[in-house]
Amino acid sequence: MNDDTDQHTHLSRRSALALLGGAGATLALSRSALAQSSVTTTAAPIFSGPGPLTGWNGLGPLIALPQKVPLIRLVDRPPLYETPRSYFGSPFTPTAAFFIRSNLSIFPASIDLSTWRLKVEGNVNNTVQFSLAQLLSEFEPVTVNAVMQCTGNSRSRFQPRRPGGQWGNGAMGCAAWTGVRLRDLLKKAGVKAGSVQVQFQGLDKGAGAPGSGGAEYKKSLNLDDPVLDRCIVAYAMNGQPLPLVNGFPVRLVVPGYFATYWMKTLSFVRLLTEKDTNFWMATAYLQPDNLKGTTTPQAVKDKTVKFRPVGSMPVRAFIVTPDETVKAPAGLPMTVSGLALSGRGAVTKVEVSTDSGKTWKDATLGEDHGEYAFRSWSFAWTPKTAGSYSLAVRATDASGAVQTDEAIWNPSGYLWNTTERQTVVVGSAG
Ligand SMILES: Nc1nc2c(c(=O)[nH]1)N[C@H]1C(S)=C(S)[C@@H](COP(=O)(O)O)O[C@H]1N2
Ligand SMILES: [Mo]
Repeated sequence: MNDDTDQHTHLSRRSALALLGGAGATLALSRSALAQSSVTTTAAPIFSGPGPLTGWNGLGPLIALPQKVPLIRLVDRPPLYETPRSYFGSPFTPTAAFFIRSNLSIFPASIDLSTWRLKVEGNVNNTVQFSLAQLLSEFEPVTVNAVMQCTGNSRSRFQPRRPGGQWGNGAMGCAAWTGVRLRDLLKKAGVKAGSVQVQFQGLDKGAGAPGSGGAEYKKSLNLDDPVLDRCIVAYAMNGQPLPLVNGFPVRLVVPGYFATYWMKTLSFVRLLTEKDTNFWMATAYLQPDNLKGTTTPQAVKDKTVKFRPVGSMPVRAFIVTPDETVKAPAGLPMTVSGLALSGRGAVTKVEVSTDSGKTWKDATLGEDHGEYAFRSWSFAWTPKTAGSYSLAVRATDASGAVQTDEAIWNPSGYLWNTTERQTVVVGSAG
């Protein structure tokens, strides 16, 4: 399946669902109006149907890969599997439900730990290599709670549409990652003068999506990037070994940065004396050179856009409950709840609107699990009258950034962080 077919399939299915959803909401709301009009269609009762589908998740069958629960399969090869919304009810995402994405088609089917080694090589004093046993015993273990989010999470929202996996919101997750500081490994090898970047590579191989160059997935970070001080080479995720598809035996954890740098089956750490120009650094994973990563199709056509490699994740908040299946009678309290994240400073505020963004009230923040983790939030709401409500949520982070209704646009479908909405149809209590 190539990207184009994929995109068109989704377009038509999605617009069909949008139509269904819209019709459902209209029917539900206008029962009394219908009764008085000449329309003879029988309206479905408010509480019987699924309600309007929001497309919170991408569309696809639920398929279980080894070590995983059924996830939403968007693309088979390379694999794109999205985490269903219901798993985001807690700030830590169950390991077995964590999303899956690989850029190359051939992912190792097994790893032999008797021969597997993590190598630190390139412009170093000593090339060193470590077995998993050495990583476990010779280094101080550290744990960081951090959200990993695909750079293209929510790509399906882009207008005009962008090719690539049509993710809903489920290409993200938060785990407690335990492992070895990257700095400790670099110290053992001794970084030589003249090094400018550190490159990471795993064990997967093969072609990527049609049109993508580079049969080896390699990602690099600048040696003077402060993010290196918080990078860890993780051998555990939520206190358990990593599933193979999520990077066993070790993966790079780059707190605050998009997942593209979180190298799975990390096996090569390489010191470079020149800037990495491989496909995955110089052509893919580029954003317009501004914080929001946004531009216009016209500016791209005019070739006036300057690009840079993606890095930190902008602030986002997600509504997890209620979803579109909620049965809400007027006058009964309900809890609007969800998660928020930012790679640019801790989430400091989450606000909820029940009138489509006209007025906002502060949500209550849940436990603080660290600035790179999901922050849960909740908001008690009692809809007084029957009707269709458009809930909205927006988060603010310590850098002062706050989400807006402005739609993000860039050619690759990255960095979406527009305010989330959820329609809730409230019925009359009698
Ligand atoms: N070895 C390797 N690591 C990789 C990738 C890859 O293709 N190969 N893809 C990156 C991207 S784009 C994402 S979104 C995350 C996905 O990690 P997951 O499959 O554990 O969710 O891995 C990152 N690390
Ligand atoms: Mo990704």
